[in-house]
Amino acid sequence: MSQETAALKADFDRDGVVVIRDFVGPETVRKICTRAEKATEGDSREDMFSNITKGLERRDGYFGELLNDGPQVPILEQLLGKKPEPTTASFFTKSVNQQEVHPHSDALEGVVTWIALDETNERNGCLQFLKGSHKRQEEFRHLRAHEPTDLAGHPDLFEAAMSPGDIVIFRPTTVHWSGPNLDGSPRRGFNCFYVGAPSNWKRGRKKDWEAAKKAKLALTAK
Ligand SMILES: O=C(O)CCC(=O)C(=O)O
Repeated sequence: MSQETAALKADFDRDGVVVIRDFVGPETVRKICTRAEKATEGDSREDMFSNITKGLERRDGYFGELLNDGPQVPILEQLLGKKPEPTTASFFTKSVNQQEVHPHSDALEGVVTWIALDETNERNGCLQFLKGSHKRQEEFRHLRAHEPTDLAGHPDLFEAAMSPGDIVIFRPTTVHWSGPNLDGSPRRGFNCFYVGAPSNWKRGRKKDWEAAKKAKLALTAK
Protein backbone atom coordinates (compact mmCIF):
# COMPACT_ATOMS: atom_id res chain seq x y z
CA MET A 1 0.00 0.00 0.00
CA SER A 2 1.40 3.42 -0.93
CA GLN A 3 2.02 6.01 1.79
CA GLU A 4 -0.81 8.10 0.38
CA THR A 5 -3.28 5.21 0.58
CA ALA A 6 -2.11 4.30 4.08
CA ALA A 7 -2.79 7.89 5.20
CA LEU A 8 -6.21 7.82 3.56
CA LYS A 9 -7.00 4.54 5.32
CA ALA A 10 -5.91 5.95 8.67
CA ASP A 11 -8.29 8.91 8.18
CA PHE A 12 -11.08 6.61 7.02
CA ASP A 13 -10.64 4.30 10.03
CA ARG A 14 -10.56 7.22 12.43
CA ASP A 15 -13.31 9.44 10.98
CA GLY A 16 -15.49 7.03 9.01
CA VAL A 17 -15.40 9.51 6.12
CA VAL A 18 -12.81 10.83 3.64
CA VAL A 19 -12.96 13.13 0.61
CA ILE A 20 -10.72 12.74 -2.45
CA ARG A 21 -10.64 15.84 -4.63
CA ASP A 22 -10.82 15.66 -8.44
CA PHE A 23 -11.39 11.93 -8.33
CA VAL A 24 -13.05 11.79 -11.75
CA GLY A 25 -12.58 14.20 -14.62
CA PRO A 26 -15.11 16.57 -16.23
CA GLU A 27 -15.79 14.11 -19.06
CA THR A 28 -16.93 11.40 -16.63
CA VAL A 29 -18.98 13.91 -14.64
CA ARG A 30 -20.71 15.02 -17.85
CA LYS A 31 -21.39 11.42 -18.87
CA ILE A 32 -22.85 10.48 -15.47
CA CYS A 33 -25.08 13.57 -15.52
CA THR A 34 -26.34 13.04 -19.05
CA ARG A 35 -27.06 9.35 -18.57
CA ALA A 36 -28.59 9.73 -15.10
CA GLU A 37 -30.87 12.54 -16.32
CA LYS A 38 -31.91 10.37 -19.25
CA ALA A 39 -32.42 7.27 -17.08
CA THR A 40 -34.70 9.18 -14.71
CA GLU A 41 -36.53 11.25 -17.34
CA GLY A 42 -40.29 11.27 -16.83
CA ASP A 43 -40.13 9.84 -13.30
CA SER A 44 -42.83 11.35 -11.14
CA ARG A 45 -42.93 10.66 -7.43
CA GLU A 46 -44.17 12.79 -4.60
CA ASP A 47 -42.77 11.05 -1.56
CA MET A 48 -40.28 12.60 0.80
CA PHE A 49 -37.34 11.04 -1.02
CA SER A 50 -38.56 11.61 -4.58
CA ASN A 51 -35.20 13.24 -5.36
CA ILE A 52 -33.41 9.95 -4.75
CA THR A 53 -33.39 7.30 -7.47
CA LYS A 54 -31.87 4.00 -6.47
CA GLY A 55 -31.31 1.10 -8.90
CA LEU A 56 -29.69 3.15 -11.69
CA GLU A 57 -27.78 0.00 -12.69
CA ARG A 58 -31.09 -1.59 -13.73
CA ARG A 59 -31.93 1.37 -15.98
CA ASP A 60 -28.58 1.78 -17.73
CA GLY A 61 -25.73 -0.75 -17.86
CA TYR A 62 -23.20 2.11 -17.66
CA PHE A 63 -24.12 2.53 -13.99
CA GLY A 64 -23.73 -1.19 -13.39
CA GLU A 65 -20.20 -0.91 -14.78
CA LEU A 66 -19.43 2.05 -12.53
CA LEU A 67 -20.86 0.29 -9.49
CA ASN A 68 -18.94 -2.94 -10.11
CA ASP A 69 -15.76 -1.75 -11.81
CA GLY A 70 -15.57 2.02 -11.41
CA PRO A 71 -12.28 3.72 -10.39
CA GLN A 72 -13.44 3.82 -6.75
CA VAL A 73 -13.51 0.02 -6.43
CA PRO A 74 -9.73 -0.59 -5.99
CA ILE A 75 -9.56 2.18 -3.40
CA LEU A 76 -12.53 0.76 -1.51
CA GLU A 77 -10.82 -2.61 -1.48
CA GLN A 78 -7.75 -1.03 0.13
CA LEU A 79 -9.81 0.86 2.68
CA LEU A 80 -11.94 -2.12 3.66
CA GLY A 81 -9.21 -4.76 3.35
CA LYS A 82 -11.60 -6.81 1.22
CA LYS A 83 -13.66 -6.51 -1.95
CA PRO A 84 -16.66 -4.21 -1.59
CA GLU A 85 -20.03 -5.92 -2.16
CA PRO A 86 -22.05 -3.83 -4.64
CA THR A 87 -25.70 -3.21 -3.77
CA THR A 88 -27.00 -0.35 -5.91
CA ALA A 89 -26.12 2.90 -7.68
CA SER A 90 -28.24 6.01 -7.13
CA PHE A 91 -28.80 9.51 -8.44
CA PHE A 92 -29.40 12.17 -5.77
CA THR A 93 -30.77 15.51 -6.86
CA LYS A 94 -31.88 18.48 -4.76
CA SER A 95 -32.95 21.30 -6.97
CA VAL A 96 -35.97 22.64 -5.15
CA ASN A 97 -35.99 24.61 -1.98
CA GLN A 98 -36.38 21.59 0.30
CA GLN A 99 -35.68 17.87 0.02
CA GLU A 100 -33.77 17.45 3.24
CA VAL A 101 -32.39 14.10 4.30
CA HIS A 102 -32.17 14.09 8.09
CA PRO A 103 -29.30 12.59 10.10
CA HIS A 104 -29.16 8.82 9.83
CA SER A 105 -26.91 5.86 9.18
CA ASP A 106 -27.51 3.36 6.41
CA ALA A 107 -26.39 -0.16 7.23
CA LEU A 108 -24.09 -2.05 9.59
CA GLU A 109 -21.40 -3.11 7.15
CA GLY A 110 -19.70 -1.97 3.97
CA VAL A 111 -19.03 1.40 2.42
CA VAL A 112 -20.79 4.19 0.52
CA THR A 113 -19.44 6.60 -2.14
CA TRP A 114 -20.91 9.87 -3.41
CA ILE A 115 -19.42 11.71 -6.39
CA ALA A 116 -20.36 15.39 -6.70
CA LEU A 117 -21.75 16.32 -10.11
CA ASP A 118 -22.25 20.01 -9.27
CA GLU A 119 -20.73 22.46 -6.82
CA THR A 120 -22.24 21.44 -3.52
CA ASN A 121 -22.00 23.50 -0.38
CA GLU A 122 -23.86 24.56 2.72
CA ARG A 123 -26.22 26.79 0.66
CA ASN A 124 -27.52 24.06 -1.63
CA GLY A 125 -27.51 21.18 0.83
CA CYS A 126 -24.16 19.41 0.72
CA LEU A 127 -23.60 16.23 2.67
CA GLN A 128 -22.77 16.62 6.34
CA PHE A 129 -21.15 14.02 8.58
CA LEU A 130 -20.35 13.37 12.20
CA LYS A 131 -16.74 12.29 12.18
CA GLY A 132 -16.10 9.20 14.28
CA SER A 133 -19.80 8.38 14.68
CA HIS A 134 -19.22 4.98 13.04
CA LYS A 135 -17.59 4.02 16.33
CA ARG A 136 -20.52 5.28 18.42
CA GLN A 137 -23.39 3.37 16.89
CA GLU A 138 -25.43 2.95 20.08
CA GLU A 139 -25.48 6.68 20.69
CA PHE A 140 -26.91 7.43 17.24
CA ARG A 141 -29.03 4.39 16.49
CA HIS A 142 -32.28 6.30 17.15
CA LEU A 143 -31.68 8.65 14.18
CA ARG A 144 -34.03 8.37 11.21
CA ALA A 145 -33.65 9.92 7.74
CA HIS A 146 -37.27 11.12 7.75
CA GLU A 147 -37.19 12.67 11.24
CA PRO A 148 -35.48 16.00 11.92
CA THR A 149 -32.58 15.99 14.41
CA ASP A 150 -30.51 19.14 14.75
CA LEU A 151 -26.80 18.28 14.84
CA ALA A 152 -25.65 21.58 13.32
CA GLY A 153 -23.65 22.58 16.41
CA HIS A 154 -22.08 19.18 16.99
CA PRO A 155 -18.31 19.39 17.64
CA ASP A 156 -17.60 16.49 15.24
CA LEU A 157 -19.53 18.03 12.34
CA PHE A 158 -17.82 17.76 8.94
CA GLU A 159 -19.42 19.71 6.12
CA ALA A 160 -18.50 18.05 2.83
CA ALA A 161 -18.49 21.00 0.43
CA MET A 162 -17.44 19.49 -2.89
CA SER A 163 -16.74 20.37 -6.51
CA PRO A 164 -17.75 18.30 -9.53
CA GLY A 165 -15.59 15.18 -9.67
CA ASP A 166 -14.79 15.05 -5.94
CA ILE A 167 -15.74 11.85 -4.14
CA VAL A 168 -16.70 11.29 -0.52
CA ILE A 169 -16.25 7.77 0.82
CA PHE A 170 -17.93 6.85 4.10
CA ARG A 171 -18.94 4.02 6.34
CA PRO A 172 -22.69 3.38 6.24
CA THR A 173 -22.61 3.66 10.04
CA THR A 174 -21.17 7.19 9.91
CA VAL A 175 -24.04 9.55 10.69
CA HIS A 176 -24.77 11.74 7.66
CA TRP A 177 -27.44 14.03 6.30
CA SER A 178 -28.04 16.86 3.84
CA GLY A 179 -29.89 20.09 4.55
CA PRO A 180 -32.36 21.93 2.33
CA ASN A 181 -31.30 23.50 -0.94
CA LEU A 182 -31.60 27.18 -0.04
CA ASP A 183 -30.40 28.79 -3.25
CA GLY A 184 -32.01 26.40 -5.75
CA SER A 185 -28.78 25.71 -7.62
CA PRO A 186 -28.41 22.16 -8.98
CA ARG A 187 -26.95 19.79 -6.43
CA ARG A 188 -26.61 16.38 -8.01
CA GLY A 189 -24.61 13.41 -6.79
CA PHE A 190 -23.90 9.89 -7.97
CA ASN A 191 -23.89 7.40 -5.14
CA CYS A 192 -22.76 3.78 -4.93
CA PHE A 193 -23.80 1.62 -2.08
CA TYR A 194 -21.67 -1.41 -1.07
CA VAL A 195 -23.52 -3.14 1.73
CA GLY A 196 -24.09 -6.51 0.09
CA ALA A 197 -27.58 -7.86 -0.48
CA PRO A 198 -30.47 -5.66 0.67
CA SER A 199 -31.17 -8.24 3.39
CA ASN A 200 -27.85 -7.24 5.00
CA TRP A 201 -29.14 -3.76 5.68
CA LYS A 202 -29.48 -2.89 9.28
CA ARG A 203 -32.84 -4.19 10.37
CA GLY A 204 -35.23 -1.30 10.80
CA ARG A 205 -33.24 1.27 8.82
CA LYS A 206 -34.43 -0.01 5.46
CA LYS A 207 -37.92 -0.30 6.83
CA ASP A 208 -37.82 3.33 7.99
CA TRP A 209 -36.74 4.47 4.57
CA GLU A 210 -39.51 2.52 2.92
CA ALA A 211 -42.09 3.58 5.49
CA ALA A 212 -41.29 7.21 4.85
CA LYS A 213 -41.63 6.68 1.13
CA LYS A 214 -44.93 4.87 1.47
CA ALA A 215 -46.34 7.46 3.82
CA LYS A 216 -45.72 10.04 1.07
CA LEU A 217 -44.56 12.57 3.59
CA ALA A 218 -44.91 15.67 1.44
CA LEU A 219 -41.96 17.94 2.05
CA THR A 220 -44.16 20.97 1.69
CA ALA A 221 -45.95 19.94 4.88
CA LYS A 222 -42.82 20.63 6.92
O1 LIG B 1 -27.44 13.06 -1.21
C1 LIG B 1 -28.09 13.27 -0.19
O2 LIG B 1 -28.67 14.32 -0.04
C2 LIG B 1 -28.20 12.26 0.91
C3 LIG B 1 -27.31 11.09 0.73
C4 LIG B 1 -27.57 10.02 1.74
O3 LIG B 1 -28.23 10.21 2.71
C5 LIG B 1 -27.00 8.69 1.54
O4 LIG B 1 -26.18 8.50 0.63
O5 LIG B 1 -27.37 7.78 2.32
